[in-house]
Amino acid sequence: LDRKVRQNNWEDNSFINYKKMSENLAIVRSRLNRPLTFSEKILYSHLDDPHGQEIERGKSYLKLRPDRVACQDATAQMAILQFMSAGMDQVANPTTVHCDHLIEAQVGGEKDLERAISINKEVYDFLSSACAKYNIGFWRPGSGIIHQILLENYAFPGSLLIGTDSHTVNAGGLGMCAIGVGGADAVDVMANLPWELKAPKVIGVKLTGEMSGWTAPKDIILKLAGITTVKGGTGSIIEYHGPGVDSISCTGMATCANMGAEIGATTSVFPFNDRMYDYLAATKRKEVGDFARVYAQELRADEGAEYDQFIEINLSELEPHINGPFTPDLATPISKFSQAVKDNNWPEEVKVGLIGSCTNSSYEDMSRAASIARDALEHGIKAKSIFTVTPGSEQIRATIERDGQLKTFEEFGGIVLANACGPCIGQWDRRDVKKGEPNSIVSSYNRNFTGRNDGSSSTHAYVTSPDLVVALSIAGTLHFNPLTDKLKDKDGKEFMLKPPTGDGLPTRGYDPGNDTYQAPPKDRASVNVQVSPSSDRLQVLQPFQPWDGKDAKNIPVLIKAKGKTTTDHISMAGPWLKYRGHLDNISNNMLIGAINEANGEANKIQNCTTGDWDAVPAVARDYKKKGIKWVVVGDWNYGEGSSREHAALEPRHLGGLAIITRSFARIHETNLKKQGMLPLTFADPADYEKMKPDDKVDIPCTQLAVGKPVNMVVHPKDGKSFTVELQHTFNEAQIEWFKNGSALNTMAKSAQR
Ligand code: MIC
Ligand code: SF4
Repeated sequence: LDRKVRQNNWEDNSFINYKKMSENLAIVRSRLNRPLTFSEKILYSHLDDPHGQEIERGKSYLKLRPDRVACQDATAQMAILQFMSAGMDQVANPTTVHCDHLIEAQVGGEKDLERAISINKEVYDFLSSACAKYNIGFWRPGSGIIHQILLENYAFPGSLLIGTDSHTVNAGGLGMCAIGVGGADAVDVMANLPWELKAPKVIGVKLTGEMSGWTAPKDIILKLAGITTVKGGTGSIIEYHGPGVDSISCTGMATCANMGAEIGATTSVFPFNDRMYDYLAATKRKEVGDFARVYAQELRADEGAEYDQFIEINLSELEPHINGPFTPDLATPISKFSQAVKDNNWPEEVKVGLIGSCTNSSYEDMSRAASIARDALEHGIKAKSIFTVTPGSEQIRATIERDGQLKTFEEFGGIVLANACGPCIGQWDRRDVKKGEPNSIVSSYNRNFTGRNDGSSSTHAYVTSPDLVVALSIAGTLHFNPLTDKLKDKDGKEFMLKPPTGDGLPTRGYDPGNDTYQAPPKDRASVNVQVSPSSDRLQVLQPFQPWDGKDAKNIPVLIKAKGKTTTDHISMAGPWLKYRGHLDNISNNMLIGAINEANGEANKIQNCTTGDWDAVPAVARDYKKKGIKWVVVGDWNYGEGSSREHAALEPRHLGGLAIITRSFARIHETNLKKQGMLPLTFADPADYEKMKPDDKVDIPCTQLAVGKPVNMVVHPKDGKSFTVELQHTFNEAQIEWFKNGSALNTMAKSAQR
């Protein structure tokens, strides 16, 4: 294990430290004296203090030393603005920034990219200069989606990565723990503080049998989402294992890991195997693969390791699935889907089919999808629906251009969009339907929350494999099942589509395409990072005020949100992505998608001081002006979805004190704590029902102590006051964040000492 092997082909000074990892593991092993699961091995081998760390799954807070940090442009702005206020001259750990979220799909790849570069110039300039200054690798717009680039270049078995995007977990396909975090967590690691994570529980998912025909790796996670629901993975790592694993390509494993975010899992891992080795070799990292083979014994679970929960999926029986609309866990096997469409009155025409995204844009995905399109073309027919393709990276785009799949998609009627997130995150200038017109779209993406793709709450979005997206786009209807139904060729003769085929890896190797990487320069001291005070896209962060030391009395419920409140409801993306570096401006989208229980409407709440009904951000600003703190009441899994810390920064900026829910999604809960907010949960979830939108509450902040409940007093508008017990997960150090006003203030304070 003494070898010096570089982590990647871009950095000369980042090496794989299997030696140190195995030493750490030996220490932990001698303490725990029990078999370890694979993800435990990865985490414990990255402990800051393997001797002293308390380790109890689901209980202890682990202090970890990740190998690297990755940020995408929409979250990097806030992360870097926070890092700048830490006053260091460079990042302490390898870090990269990726430009992928800010490119809007309009007419097609090249033109859209040009337009994005000009519209976002100020932000790209800021990121590129900040990266140069602080020694961060910068992937320019056009390079592709962060998670694809991490898999192709930086991921390696056994490593620990954090990224400011919930789908960072995608890299689990290469046998590592890759975890999505908010920007403030990333700043900790950039500033060389240990990174904290509640020791996850472990869900074992055993795969048996073998996939065939129309079933794709995506179906594993679509099925699993149906079993666990969107909150079933919260606080847990999914560990895939069993004989079925070896039949899945490395990129297919990445797809399963990617969508683990949709069930709330901290991350997902697959044991290191030959499929991963082959992928490493194909992406010019044979040495990394060889080194992993030396360390292979620690790149899988120990014999007899115990899981907290166990699920088995037989791949031989697994049907293709379609999940949605509006939530990724509404899983329906294709054989039952047509009936579900009828029963629920979902619009049956497929208006648009979209393939690509960080979930499904590998060479294999593109090849299989193209094989179906080719089959249709050979029968003289094309896509009936509008059909779009977003390649995951410049490397994928160049390779499928060289190998012909791209041309097939174009002949098929497809529009090839930029190598970027595009319609997946609402960067879509959609023109084929009017806003508000009920319609259906089918994608190979991972999320399908209301309004996410095109800003219209009437769009029914479904997620499925790229294979099914192509098949349904040919038929143009949700009633089509390619396993049983016939299509008509150009002469009206019936035929059935052949099941997809395609290479996992390109036989001629990957074509790197255009060079889109900017390495940090040698001389960084002279680089200037500018934020114009008059900018409407970037704003230097001002520290939040520390807690005033008092209990909050008689403060209003700003909104009692009913049902699903994802980060897309709390801080919408799409048109708002442009304000991700400007806290005051982006705060104008705070909770505008959340449904007010009082009237069943979005973005219409009553101001308790005036009685007027107004937009959520407007009322919050009015309270702030009047010096009134407020709380939000929310339902289950509040803050599900994105890692965007704006969903926590905005309520903090507009004067919120606490968010009180039935439960939280992991990243959002941490983001709230980091920004000095109080995430609290009902000890008895039924108490959610007792609260009314026009209640006032007392929050006894002085009661905040580790492991102790907080007793909130509720004053209904009419009726007697009552007490509700609230729980929290603050530890000692996190309580300091609240007291100091934020984690960043706490960091600044200890730097002064
Ligand atoms: C998403 O898929 O929701 C995003 C956009 O990639 C987010 C990050 C963001 O909001 O910037 C995520 O998944 O964390
Ligand atoms: Fe981009 Fe969509 Fe992936 Fe998020 S889920 S990183 S928006 S492609």
